[in-house]
Amino acid sequence: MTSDEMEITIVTGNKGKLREFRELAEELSGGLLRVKQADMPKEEIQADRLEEIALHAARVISKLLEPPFFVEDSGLFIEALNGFPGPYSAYVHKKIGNEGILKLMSGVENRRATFKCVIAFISAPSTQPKLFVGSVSGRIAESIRGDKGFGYDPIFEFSGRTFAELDTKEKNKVSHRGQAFKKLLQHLGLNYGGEHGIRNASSLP
Ligand code: ITT
Repeated sequence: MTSDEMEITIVTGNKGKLREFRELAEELSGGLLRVKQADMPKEEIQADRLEEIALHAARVISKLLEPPFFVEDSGLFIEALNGFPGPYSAYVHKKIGNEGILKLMSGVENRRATFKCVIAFISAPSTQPKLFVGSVSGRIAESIRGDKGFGYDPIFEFSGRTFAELDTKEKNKVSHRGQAFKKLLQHLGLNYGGEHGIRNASSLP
């Protein structure tokens, strides 16, 4: 590894998340950030806020894993359902799936929804986690569309297409995860490449 290179461990069992993080790391850091996966159980407390869940999980894991690493907690917040499934997104997806959400939303006019992602990053032993947050607003589609992505992607519509109709690169440009991860890379001084990297910052509006 050169002095510019860095390795980071992502604690997740979710293959979809991992694929997106790997592509983001490659694109934004120009290959300088290498991503390792630790698929270990994340202690998830019941809480209203993703921030609390991610902070707690990171603190527990810091006793078991060498930094730098991060955990990520994410969820889908549907306005007409008062933010449900929110922090319970993983459980709800397992239990009722996208069909179940569409049933709950049947006949509901307000279809606004937000995906949110919270990264809790620990840089060194005995340090507190630092949070990086991203969100994206869209709407719940009327039906399941697309075969890419994972989780709620086939029912989350952004600019006329569901996230499952976008390839990973397109989704990463606008997604909650893409935004949170860009903030982490900026913090690490590694956000060089890609369309939204520092090298191309002059082309941003
Ligand atoms: P880890 O805890 O192991 O990282 P998980 O799948 O349990 O994986 P979460 O506890 O953060 O992850 O739950 C988030 C759920 O929200 C996840 O199961 C997905 O169903 C959904 N979700 C989060 N981000 C998503 C995205 O970008 N696209 C589709 N669904 C997403």
